[in-house]
Amino acid sequence: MKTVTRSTCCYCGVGCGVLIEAEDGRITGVQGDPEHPANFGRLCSKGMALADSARSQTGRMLQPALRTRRDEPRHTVSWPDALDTVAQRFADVIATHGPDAVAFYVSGQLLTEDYYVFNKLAKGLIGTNNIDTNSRLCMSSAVTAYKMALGADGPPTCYEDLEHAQTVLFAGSNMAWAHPVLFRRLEAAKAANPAIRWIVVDPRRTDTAAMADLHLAIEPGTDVALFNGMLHHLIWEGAIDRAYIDAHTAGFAELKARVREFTPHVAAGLCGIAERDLLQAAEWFGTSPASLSLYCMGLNQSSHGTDKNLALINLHLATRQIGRPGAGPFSLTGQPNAMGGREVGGMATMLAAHRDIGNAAHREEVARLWGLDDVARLSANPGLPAVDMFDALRAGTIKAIWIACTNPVHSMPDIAKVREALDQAEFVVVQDAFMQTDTVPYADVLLPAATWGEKAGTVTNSERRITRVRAAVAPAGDAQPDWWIANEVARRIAQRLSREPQMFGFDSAEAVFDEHRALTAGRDLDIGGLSYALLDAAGPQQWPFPAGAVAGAARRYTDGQFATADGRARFHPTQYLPVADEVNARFPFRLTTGRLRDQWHGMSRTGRVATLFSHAPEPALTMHPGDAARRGLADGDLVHVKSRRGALVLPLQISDDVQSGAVFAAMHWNGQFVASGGINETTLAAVDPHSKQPELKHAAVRVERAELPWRMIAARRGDALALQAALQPLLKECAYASVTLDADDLLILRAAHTGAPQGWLERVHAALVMPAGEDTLEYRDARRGLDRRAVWRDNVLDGFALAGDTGNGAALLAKLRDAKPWSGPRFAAFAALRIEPAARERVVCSCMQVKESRINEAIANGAGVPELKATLGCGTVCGSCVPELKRLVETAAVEG
Ligand SMILES: Nc1nc2c(c(=O)[nH]1)N[C@H]1C(S)=C(S)[C@@H](COP(=O)(O)OP(=O)(O)OC[C@H]3O[C@@H](n4cnc5c(=O)[nH]c(N)nc54)[C@H](O)[C@@H]3O)O[C@H]1N2
Ligand SMILES: Nc1nc2c(c(=O)[nH]1)N[C@H]1C(S)=C(S)[C@@H](COP(=O)(O)OP(=O)(O)OC[C@H]3O[C@@H](n4cnc5c(=O)[nH]c(N)nc54)[C@H](O)[C@@H]3O)O[C@H]1N2
Ligand code: SF4
Ligand SMILES: [Mo]
Repeated sequence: MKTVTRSTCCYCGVGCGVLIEAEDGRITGVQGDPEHPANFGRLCSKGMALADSARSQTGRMLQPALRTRRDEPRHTVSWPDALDTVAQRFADVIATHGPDAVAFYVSGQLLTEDYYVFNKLAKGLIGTNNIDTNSRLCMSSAVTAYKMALGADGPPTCYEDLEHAQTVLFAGSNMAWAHPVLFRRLEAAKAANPAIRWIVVDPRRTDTAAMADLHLAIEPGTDVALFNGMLHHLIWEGAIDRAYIDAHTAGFAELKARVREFTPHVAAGLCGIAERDLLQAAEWFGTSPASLSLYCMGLNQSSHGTDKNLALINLHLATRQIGRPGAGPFSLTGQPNAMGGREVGGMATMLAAHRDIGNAAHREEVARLWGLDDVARLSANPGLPAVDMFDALRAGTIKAIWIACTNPVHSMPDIAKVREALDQAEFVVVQDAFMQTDTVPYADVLLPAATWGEKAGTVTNSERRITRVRAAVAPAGDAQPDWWIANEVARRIAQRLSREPQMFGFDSAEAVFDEHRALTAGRDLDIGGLSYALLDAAGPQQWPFPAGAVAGAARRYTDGQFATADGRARFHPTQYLPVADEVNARFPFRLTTGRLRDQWHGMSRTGRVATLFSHAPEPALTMHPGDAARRGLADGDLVHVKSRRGALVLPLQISDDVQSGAVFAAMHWNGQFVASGGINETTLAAVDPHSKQPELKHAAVRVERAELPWRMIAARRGDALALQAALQPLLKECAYASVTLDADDLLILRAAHTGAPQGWLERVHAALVMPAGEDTLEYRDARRGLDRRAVWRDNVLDGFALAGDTGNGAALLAKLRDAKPWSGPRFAAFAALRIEPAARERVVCSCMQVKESRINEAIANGAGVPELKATLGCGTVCGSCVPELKRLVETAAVEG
């Protein structure tokens, strides 16, 4: 039977509505929901590939499993056994060491209902605030600044403002890649009104920056100096709104005194940009009828991320670019439900419904609403934020940790320390939907979670809009929804600690939502008027939406009344401070990290879809051509990237999108796909003093050629996910190794090392199922260090592995992709095929699979973007590649 289910995309904070098509219990297709107010039917390349990501059960976590000793393998157990074990171990630790000896590390990708139950379990039942989330790595600077400046968390803006804005300031946001569907809306607005100005503040020339009217390629970490300098100019030019400042804000005199020293000349010098560009940005921003700023990790992930946010909000308040259509400081949320997590207070430093841990009246209120016997159980001590939490685990003050829906062994800064912490922990629970993550090996208990397409609840997107998530199919294997798992363990802990079992009587996600809603009554985010029934009938709604309301609020603070006690917004005098990790002669490069268009975080989902590899098949370190030339490095060379904390090997990619002295690496690759743990081997755990968010955007590194003369390339047809799982344990034995899904049934392995690792090739052959036999051809020359193997099936080349000399690899790969019957002698596979190896070929348009070379060829023949669309079809489906198409056309025109 065919079904269509309305739900929400599980990736970014845009929160696009999707229609999930399913047949016989399997997801068969995904379309954009034309009625959803976030996307009106559009999806980006990741959303388009959702059905592919859900196609196979290979690599899914299907049953609970546990081990009693670390040196034993885990064995499958029943749900009751797994739940009892977790409850017993947690209850034991709490009884012996107190409630703060346990911790929860959860995720902005959980649904609001999941989040709510975890938060209630930790804070209400156990009495610890040690529950933090990956949002600490993501949104906490934005949260802290909103609260400090406006009195409450949450953007004051809405998506319609994208259409109303006349000046758009992108600060530390690569929206073309990270929030593509909203970027489509901005592109359309600008196409309709070319007078709209775009300013991009980003040290790199991203696809977003390439489309700007003004790109301020500031020195990394200098945003506060820039915003202070812009404000200085506007104050001294009289371009601020004095009446508004007097009526609705406090603290302007102190701010004015502070920005006095940031003359445009001084500020531009600190930022490494031209003074006239700073002045231009200030004027476009300050004098526009409506200025909207869109900001993300370039501001938040900084050791002074809160100040960066505050300095930007200062600009908005001083010029009254807030509380009006098209104006305001719009923090783009990264994860699909970072907002929902903040609403339920699911972090170490907050309480439910935007209440504060430090506020005794708030604690009492929540304790009463939760029906606690002992009001004092809600701890007044803030819990440990992510970095401190793993430090405490390493130090042994936290004994047990429950990790759900996040992969800290990949995504935390300085991951060597996180690995140590988990090694040292007495008890580790990992609740995930997939087996192939870097955190799973540390689990004493594995709890299989139902995931996107299989579970129900709600999420809140970047514009405070609450949307239903619905199940289209049953969970894979024995997986269960996250809220259910937390609720079952909570009931068991309650029993063991003789505490209120009725706190965890939830029998559906809806029951959880209803309780959450009750807690918001009278708060700034009041959703007393919302219910599943209303969301089902009337569609997604924005908060606040109190009881009796007929619609949510599109914008906040429209009357100049802020959420502070006196109703006034607060200016904060922000000071420019340099990044935490100093560059010097030993570590001369500034490394920044970020996202690629088609991958999501640790790739546990996007890494299952071959088409999502085609835009960037391998990881890379991007370096400016001048820096590379001075070091004698060429594109594709392998290099060591070393910081004061750790190192990894990456292929070099040369591009002047980065400035001289800077290098960039994507955050996505990890131990499942490469030999190292990924770029967080090198990053540092310095945090912002207010928000405790780590500085994931800046580390000092050195880059050296990696002398790895022994090379190998292998490719194999088969279930690519199964092949990847089989190869993964072998990757770390080489200095460099990477795995690429070339097609759903084709996997490529590349590796390099100082010499042939002992016995390694035999294990690769076994993992890739290439046994010796009639259909296998082998060639070995020990003296020259050559080892070649190729396998056929029904006379079609089915796989190969070339070690020592990989020169023939590209030609063999072409044959393998072709899948045509082999003609001529088989030994020609190793000899006569030596045709010119094709350069690494990127696919620019992932929907239509259009390669860069074809696009460039068409451009050389005079095509512009419309012709490219018409003739090649690229850019016509999701539109995610349109910024890049424009760029390719423009670059050709410049070089032309
Ligand atoms: N394709 C894709 N989209 C995603 C995600 C994904 O994994 N893949 N993840 C989602 C999540 S959780 C998040 S948080 C968002 C992140 O979305 P973004 O923040 O837009 O993405 P990033 O690439 O992390 O960083 C943005 C930019 O900050 C710049 N930057 C670095 N240092 C500085 C600085 O000092 N100042 C300024 N002004 N800029 C700087 C970088 O060069 C980079 O281009 O993306 C969301 N969307
Ligand atoms: N160097 C560097 N590091 C960064 C960043 C950066 O820019 N640079 N960005 C940081 C930011 S902003 C973020 S948000 C983090 C993200 O970092 P993580 O949270 O570690 O990223 P994900 O890989 O999305 O992890 C989500 C996990 O949940 C699992 N999962 C999927 N669906 C479900 C489900 O329904 N239930 C459960 N229980 N599990 C599920 C997935 O398989 C995956 O293992 O990374 C941070 N780390
Ligand atoms: S922009 Fe893309 S990743 Fe983000 S919600 Fe929409 S479809 Fe999903
Ligand atoms: Mo994020």
